[in-house]
Formats: sequence, structure tokens, C-alpha cells
Amino acid sequence: MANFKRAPLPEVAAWKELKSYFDSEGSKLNMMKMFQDDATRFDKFSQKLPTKDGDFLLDYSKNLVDSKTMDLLFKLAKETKVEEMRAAMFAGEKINFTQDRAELHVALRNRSNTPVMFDGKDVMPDVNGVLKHMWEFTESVQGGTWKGYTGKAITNVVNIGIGGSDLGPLMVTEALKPYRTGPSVHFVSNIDGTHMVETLKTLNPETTLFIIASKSFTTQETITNAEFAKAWLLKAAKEKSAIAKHFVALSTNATKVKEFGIDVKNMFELWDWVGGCFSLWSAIGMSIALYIGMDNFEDLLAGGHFMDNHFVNAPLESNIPVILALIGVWYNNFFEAETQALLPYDQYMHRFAAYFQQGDMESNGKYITRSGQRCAYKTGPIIWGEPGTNGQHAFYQLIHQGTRLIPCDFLMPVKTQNPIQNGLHHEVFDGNRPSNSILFQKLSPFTLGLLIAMYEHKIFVQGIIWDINSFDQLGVQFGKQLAQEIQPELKGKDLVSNHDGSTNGLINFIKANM
Ligand code: G6Q
Repeated sequence: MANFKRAPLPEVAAWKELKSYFDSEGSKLNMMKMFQDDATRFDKFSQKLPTKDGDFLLDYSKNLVDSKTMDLLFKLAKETKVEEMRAAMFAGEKINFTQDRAELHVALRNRSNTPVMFDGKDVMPDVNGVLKHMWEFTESVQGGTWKGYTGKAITNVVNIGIGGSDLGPLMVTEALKPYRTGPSVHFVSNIDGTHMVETLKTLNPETTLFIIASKSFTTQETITNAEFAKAWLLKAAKEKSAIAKHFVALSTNATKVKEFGIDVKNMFELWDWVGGCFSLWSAIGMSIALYIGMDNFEDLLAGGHFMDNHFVNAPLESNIPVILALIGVWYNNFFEAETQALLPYDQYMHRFAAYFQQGDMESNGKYITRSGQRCAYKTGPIIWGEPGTNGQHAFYQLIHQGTRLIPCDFLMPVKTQNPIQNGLHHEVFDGNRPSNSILFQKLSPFTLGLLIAMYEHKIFVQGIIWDINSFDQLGVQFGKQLAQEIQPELKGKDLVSNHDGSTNGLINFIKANM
């Protein structure tokens, strides 16, 4: 096990130096002046990566940082053991120590196929086995050889899942619409019956395939919606044998999948070491594969792998996820910025910020350090955002001239998928307002993969610096448990009195009015 021992953050030397630099000069840095004083500022504070889909650029020169700030931030990364933790993650160590799990999503996109060891075993044969299964299935659905119960091909796919088993595939299928080669895809997550009912309204059971995406296969919302879908199919098909033709499962839980009535040959496996908010890279990405084809799905994986290689090999000083993470820490903990905006200038990326609300806030929305103390500093920021240019006509006023400091990431393709007018349409920030500009040629599966992995690693690095376990989802598990407890109490007429006064009052109000 790598040596994770380190000082608590407030005692780390670079942290103290950052604090005193912030108090003396760092907080007064003026961007306009820094550009005037240094003609090489853009070259100094930008990183270009050549990729197979063209050059990728991070320009971080429009930030309230100078060389001294960056040097101290890199020192902070070293002193908080970012390099050691990074090595431990890639080596399959159980870095999610509260749940005793490794976090090996990087193995799912390991296109170079080098062994990735976990508990003394190479996981790559299993990973490649599931990819092969996905290839076969995708080709049969897209090619029309997979038939529904009346012998018709599949035209519509409904992914039933929630949280990590919904947000990624939904975001990616929206972002990669121009690459569509397969059936229409729909996503049902909410336990409010409206979501399911509205989705099924236009669908025909003979040509609809349901994907039940649930790592645990016990999540209440997903299982309730899946049962509803099964009843909807059986109402039309009459025969139980239709289930095998219209339901597949993406899960770790073969027993529950069988119990539900899905043939285990139609189960696509994932493993405990795939965290929920990283699962789009696993079989949970099945709806993506069916929609854009396996070639494109593998290109998405290749983009993620490209970023993994960069993250592992580039020195901290030119490491894009590390730079993004450190600048985020500078604003979060010294300028006390409360939020971080993600603003993609591509309409297809309209769910990108929503996706990283989970990725970031679930990972770093924690107040207990790795050694069990309460943090004496702020951890993860509030993530939000909408696509540009719509945002410009709504909330940019506050970003420009409001009283809060809001660091922004602009994500911009040089070429739009659907040109109406030439040129970029991004607002130039003329005040002392900080932003990163992330430019790529065109939103391809590869580039999207790279962008997702870039933010995943940024979040990971911030979690290390803040000394929290970004990977555990014990808060989410606790919420699920509470929901399980309360559900039976909603049945029957007896008044409930075992919670706090407000919870009892709310439950009893609902029961009285049902
Ligand atoms: C896990 C996430 C959470 C999870 C859903 C769905 O990291 O916290 O969003 O993905 O609760 O869980 P299942 O896939 O087990 O249904």
C-alpha cells in the first residue's frame, strides 16, 4: 500500500505559504495588468495536447494567478501526495478505504490492454469479455437480427436506471447525437410515474427494448420502474417468454437479475470496482453503444484512455487535470468562491454540467477527512452551468458584474456540428473575472471521452488535496436505506411517530390525503 501519511491540510507547508501569499499579494492580482506586463502570459499559462482528432488546448491565463501562485500550488500537490495516490489508483489499490474498494474505471478504457491488476489478478480479460458481449449484442440490435416477440426488429431502447446508471449514458447520447447509427434511446429515472408513462406513450411493445441499468439491482426507483415496464410488455405480449426478448440487465447482481426474470445470458456484467459515477465506461454504457455503435463507443473509451495516459505521465506542471484542480483549490479555499460553472458552447453538451454535478458534488461533497476528523476548510464547490450562448442571455450578468466570484470553464469546439454562422460565439470576459478556456476541434466521441476523463481526474486530485475519500458513496447509500425504511410506513392508516416531529408530520399528512 502506498504511503498515504501526510499532514492535515492546514499544517501542510505549501498551504500555509499560499495563505500568506494570498493575504499579502495573491488576492490583489489584476488580470489586465498581468497581461500588459507579460507578453508571454498566454504561452506560460496554457497547455496544448495533440490528439488524433486535432489539437486540444487549455488556456488558463485568464485566472487570478501568477507564477508564484502556480509554483506554490504545484508544491501543494506534491506535499499532499497527489502523485502517490494517482499511482495507487492505477495500481488497483483499495483507495476507497471506507468501502474497501479499488476504483479502476481506468481499466474499462484501457485500450492499450496492458495488465491492470486487482487482488493479484489481471482484470483486462473480464473487461474485454464484456466488451465482446456488447459488440455481439449491439450488432444484432442495430443489424435487426435481434427480434421482439412478434419477430420485429428493435426501434426504441429505454434505459431504466438512476444516478450513476442514468446520468452518464443520458449526457453522452445527447452529446453524440450526430454520431447516431442505431435505434432511438430514452431514459427513465424518476420514480414519479410520469417519467415512465410519458416515455411509453409513443412506444410499441413489439419493437421496444428495456435496459435495466443497476449496479446493485436493488435501487427502489429502478426496480419499481422496471416492474412497471415488465407489466406493460406482458399486457401486450401475454407470454412470459417475451421478457427475454425485450429486457437486458447491466449489473453486478446475477441473483437479483434472475429473480426479476431476465435471462443471465442477457446480463452484461460490471464489477464492484466500478464506481457509480464512473460507470458509463462499463456495461452501463450499453445505451450509448446501441445508439452510436461499438466503433464510436470504443472511440469514446480511447479518448478517456488518452487522458489517463496524460494524467499519469505528464509532470504536474504541465498536467491538465492537475492544473484545473489546483486553480479550483485556489478559488475555493483562498478566494472562497462557492461555485464553479461549466459552460459548454455546444448545444449537444446540454447535460454536461448536470452530469458533473454528480461527478463532482458526490465525490467531493464531504466534510470528514481520511483520518476521520471534521475538515477545518471548505471542500467541493457547487457545480452548475448551462450551454452557451443561452447562459449569456440569462445569468452572465451576475458572473460579470455581480458581487460574487464565479470561476468558469468554457468548453468550446472550434467547429460546430451544425454551422449557421461562422466563428466562435463566446463572450470575452473584460473584468477581473476568472475563467479557463478549453478548446477542441469538434465534439467527437474521442474528444468527449477525453473531456470526461479530464474532469474525473481533476475531481480526484482535489479530493486528495482536501484529504477526503472522493470515492465513497456512503451518503447515497444512507439515503437509499432511509427510503427503504419509510416506504412501508406510507402504507396503512396508523399514524407514524418514530421520526422527528417534521418527518412524522409530513408522512402523516400524506397518509391522511392519499
Ligand atoms: C453511485 C451513485 C448513485 C448510483 C445510483 C444507482 O455512485 O451514488 O448515483 O449510481 O444510486 O445505483 P444502482 O446502479 O445500484 O441502481
